[in-house]
Amino acid sequence: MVKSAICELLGIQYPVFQGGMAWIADGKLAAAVSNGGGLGIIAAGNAPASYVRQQIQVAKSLTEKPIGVNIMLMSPFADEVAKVVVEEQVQVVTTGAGNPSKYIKEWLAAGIKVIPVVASVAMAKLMTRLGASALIAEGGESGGHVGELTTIVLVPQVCDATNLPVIAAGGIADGRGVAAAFMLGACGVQMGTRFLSAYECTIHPNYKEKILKANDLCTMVTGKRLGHPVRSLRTQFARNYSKAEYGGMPDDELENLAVGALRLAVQEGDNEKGCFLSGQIAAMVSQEQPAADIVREVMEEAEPILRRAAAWVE
Ligand code: TUI
Repeated sequence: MVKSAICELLGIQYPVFQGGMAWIADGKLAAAVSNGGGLGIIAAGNAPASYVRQQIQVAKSLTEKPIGVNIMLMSPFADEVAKVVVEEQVQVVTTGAGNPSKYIKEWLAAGIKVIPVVASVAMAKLMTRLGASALIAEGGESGGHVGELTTIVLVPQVCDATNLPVIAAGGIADGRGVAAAFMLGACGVQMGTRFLSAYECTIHPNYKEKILKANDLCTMVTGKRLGHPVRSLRTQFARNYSKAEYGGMPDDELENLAVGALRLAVQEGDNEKGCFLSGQIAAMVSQEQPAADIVREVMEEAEPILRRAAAWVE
């Protein structure tokens, strides 16, 4: 059994977080992951606070285990959601796509464990100084909003910059990825794309099918020109966006092109206009299965790999 500092800190069985995927990670998926011994995380995304409160209550009705909420800091509702997590006494808050400095004191005072996603050493140092409970170091192999650095480069540097537990994210889909993350100094992992194939993940069947059929080269990054690089499947939408981006479409038109595209992918499975966010490991997702099986399976795979690591040394 692999145990680590993050299991102790959060009172969870396995050091596996389910990423807070906007429009996707709802109370039902989060509860299934937490019931499986990992940490399920509800994504606030761009949703209003009332939606987030409702999903927290759904999760609470389905599990007694700790759950988390991910606050997407570019959301117009981030301030409101920051209050809801306190009112609803959520155990863990993760943040993404920005700097959560102004919220940290209040969350800690409410007894919430604060675990920001960082994509750089500078942000890791700042979050450590402000009292974060742990850090998620997310490399650009991940789906959605991506930073500059890859997981293999970012994780050891973040580990060197902090004494906090570090969770590795981006490009991890199985026990090999988990073992590699631990070798880099992480004490846990966060996976997003792998959980898209969970039975409890209620995305449109077209989305699941695309992930299950994906190959190694199936993702691309768009949005760099506007400063919000996003990794998604190389679909019609992504190609059109990329053409517009490099073809000189004005900024406001380009922004409009993306409006609603995540919802169209997740809820309508819209093959033309949907933006299907995915990490680079999509091709390693090969079957639908219960979320709890995913959590257990990756850790059961990691265990013998970590044991065998000692055999490299004479
Ligand atoms: O946040 C994510 N992934 C996301 S958010 C999202 S919703 C969205 N939709 C359209 C455009 C943009 C976002 C979809 N996927 N991952 C966590 C993450 N956070 N990755 C990178 C970062 C990050 C980047 C900069 C964290 C902090 C940061 O700080 C910059 C600064 O100094 O403020």
